[in-house]
Amino acid sequence: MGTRSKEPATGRPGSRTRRLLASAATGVIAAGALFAVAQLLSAFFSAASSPLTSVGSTFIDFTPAWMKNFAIATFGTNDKTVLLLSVAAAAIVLSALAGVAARKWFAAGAGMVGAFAVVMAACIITRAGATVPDLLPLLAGTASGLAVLRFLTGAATPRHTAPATGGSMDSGAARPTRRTFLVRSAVVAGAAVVVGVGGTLLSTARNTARQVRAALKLPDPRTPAAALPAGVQSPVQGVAPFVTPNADFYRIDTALVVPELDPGNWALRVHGMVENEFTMTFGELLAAELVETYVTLTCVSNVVGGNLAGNAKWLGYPLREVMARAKPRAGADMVLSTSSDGFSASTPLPVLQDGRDALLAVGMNGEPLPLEHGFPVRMVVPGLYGFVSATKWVVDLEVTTFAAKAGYWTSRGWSSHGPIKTASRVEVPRALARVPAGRVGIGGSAWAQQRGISKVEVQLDGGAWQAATLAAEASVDTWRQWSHEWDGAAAGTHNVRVRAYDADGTLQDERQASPEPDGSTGWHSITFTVV
Ligand SMILES: Nc1nc2c(c(=O)[nH]1)N[C@H]1C(S)=C(S)[C@@H](COP(=O)(O)O)O[C@H]1N2
Ligand SMILES: [Mo]
Repeated sequence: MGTRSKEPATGRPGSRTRRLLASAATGVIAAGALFAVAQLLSAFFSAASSPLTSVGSTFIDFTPAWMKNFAIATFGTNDKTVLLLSVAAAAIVLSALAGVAARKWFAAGAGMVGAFAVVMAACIITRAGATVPDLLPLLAGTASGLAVLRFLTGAATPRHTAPATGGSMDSGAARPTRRTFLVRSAVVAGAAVVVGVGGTLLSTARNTARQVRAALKLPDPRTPAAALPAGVQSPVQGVAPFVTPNADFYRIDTALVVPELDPGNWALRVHGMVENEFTMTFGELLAAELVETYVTLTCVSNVVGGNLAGNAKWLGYPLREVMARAKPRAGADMVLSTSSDGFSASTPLPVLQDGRDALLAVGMNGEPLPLEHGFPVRMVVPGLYGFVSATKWVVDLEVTTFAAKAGYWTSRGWSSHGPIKTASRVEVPRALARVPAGRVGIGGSAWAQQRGISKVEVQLDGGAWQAATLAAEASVDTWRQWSHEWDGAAAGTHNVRVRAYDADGTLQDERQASPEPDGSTGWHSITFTVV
């Protein structure tokens, strides 16, 4: 900002600050109008047409990996709220600057708004699946934002304040002008809120995905899941339920707004290094021979003892059948799965052909997939971390090579392959819990998908490792719970460590490693107090 020589030196104290604030508010309200109008209109276009969504998503894609890891580690699954708030804060600062500039020289402020619009347009048009008409809501929003900026700048800048009389006019003439400004701002801001909220409600009402999902009846599986054996649940109170309810299932994805795919329009394209390219509709998928199976999903970002793992009963079509139909050509070694929102995962081709229950899943615990878990179709691959296998809202399978292509996280510093490492955790007692004297129930879970868990050992206060009691095993693709009773733990602070062996007898890696690039290792240890 330059110096403002015309500023009346004898104005009331603080009036300069007040006018600065007024012009900043002008910019913020204009931005509010822009986003509100764009939001309302975007209900009629694809999700990418919402500048909020597309700018936020682009921001997520460009967030450096360390920052994203920090956000996930620090804020858990609220990471997106935090990223969104940072974007909002940046938007407020930039629009305030545009407001201040507009007051000095309207064209400068308008130019800034125009420049932001161009950046937002770039964010929109580069989103997966976006088309040129998706720019219309932004265009209309920008026009509204500029109109508001003009309208309010007129009120915030008293044009009748001639330089000659400026000093004396200020306190007297500014009063009605200020009132005009306040009234106009309140009216426009109120209208923006109404339009913005209305637009959001409209999008929700027009969300066919939610409606279709509610009405969808999934077919019965041709091959139902084997009944769970008795005793899969650890007898210790407070251990996670063996089957994770959908509502409690961890959620990790880069989607700022959950994609809303209409199954009626969904199709999976299978192409690349194959003899037989084809597309498959949702109807064809449901008519195919579906299987149902329990698989424990795990996130590579899970820290030792963390809770980014969940176990569900999945209904879906075996990916080996998809591959058999596509007939991969010699030399192919990877399948790149891509979601409607541009996420991608690199899955080794042999994993999709070796007979394991890798699925194009449509059902989760007896329901259609929840929207946030990939409705209408996602991948579930036993034995691989989600980032290289579990693509939600999947729409494209390209048979290719690791040499030619990389998945979303691989191109951001994570590994290209992601087999799940043997892990175990203490769930009860909780870390730092205070438990009553007497028998202390200790319990938790362990997993080594595709291999299975053969033994879990606990160590109490640094003593000898002892075998814990294993709960029944549902399959090698699910986690396995364990328990141990500790009699006579004296009052005071105690430590429990746990470690697991997979079915080959290989001991879980003791070395402490953080999740990046291919999964954490280390033995989980907790401290609790007997009172
Ligand atoms: N479309 C899409 N699919 C995705 C992701 C994503 O960011 N976008 N994240 C993957 C990761 S890292 C994991 S761990 C699993 C998590 O699946 P969930 O949210 O159903 O637990 O989804 C995978 N599939
Ligand atoms: Mo993940």
